[in-house]
Amino acid sequence: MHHPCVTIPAALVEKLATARHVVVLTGAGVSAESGVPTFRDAQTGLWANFKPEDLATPSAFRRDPKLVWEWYAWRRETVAKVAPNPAHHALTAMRGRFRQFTLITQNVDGLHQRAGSEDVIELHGNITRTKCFQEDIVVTEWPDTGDLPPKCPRCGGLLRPDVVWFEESLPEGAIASALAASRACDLFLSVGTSTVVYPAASLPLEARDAGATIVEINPQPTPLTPKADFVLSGPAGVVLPVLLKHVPA
Ligand code: BV8
Repeated sequence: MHHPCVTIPAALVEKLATARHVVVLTGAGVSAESGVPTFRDAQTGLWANFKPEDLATPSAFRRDPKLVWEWYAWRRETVAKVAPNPAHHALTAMRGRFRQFTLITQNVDGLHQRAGSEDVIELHGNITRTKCFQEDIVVTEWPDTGDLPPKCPRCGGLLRPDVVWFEESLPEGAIASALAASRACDLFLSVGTSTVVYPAASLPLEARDAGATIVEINPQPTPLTPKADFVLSGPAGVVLPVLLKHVPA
């Protein structure tokens, strides 16, 4: 359906027709319309009195592993119940429209993959994967002893979600490919991110320094807004399908 409030400037339509390498960076806002609370939304219910930044850290896990494990278990259950929204599907369709297309996400919900996107660069890991805190190796199954968090079947260490916490380094391969793509692209879309978390937030700046056209899709302004060439202020689930209509098939 055509959303009257979203108009794509002619200069951007022109850019979409000529772009040869498009990079998209997504944040929690792209999953908002699926019903996944964004990272900085007020935590709801049970978690109302916790700030995500205080739970998504190794020290929080060391201090209270059960609490942190249960927060992620709750988020995993939430994500399992929701479905990708038109924003995810538009990005899956967009890949085939350009000579080169790189999808980079800060999200850990796996919804891009569930919408059919391939080769997604996950900068911050994936909440559906679990790893051993001691060995830093993914664990796919473990005996249900009722322990919270469960113990590693190999070394007995605590299991944790395979996500990147604050003060933890990003997977080397992921950030390297994300930086290379950002520096090589000619069109960079920043979608649904508050652009406050580094090094992910440096990607649009790297693209801009390398001469790419920067587009921001977000209902709210962010620190990137003044540096973007085009700002489409609206929900990703509405704006991206309209944008896709302007990309030659
Ligand atoms: C690192 C996984 C090296 C876990 C996450 C001071 C200055 C600069 C940097 C730092 C600093 N102090 C510390 C740092 C480094 C730190 C950092 O950047 N901190 C910030 C808070 C200042 N970064 C790190 O620690 C990174 N590691 O630097 O390693 C190192 C090594 C050793 C010691 C030091 C450094 C690791 C960062 C990764 C952390 N893990 N997630 C989990 O999910 O539980 S980050 C977390 O925030 C999520 O991944 C999330 O994706 C990410 C960013 O948030 P957003 O995605 O942008 O979501 P947010 O809610 O913020 O915003 C949503 C947006 O959507 C809003 O703008 C809203 O308007 C918009 N929106 C809403 N609805 C819609 C919408 N948009 C479109 N459509 C809609 N419908």
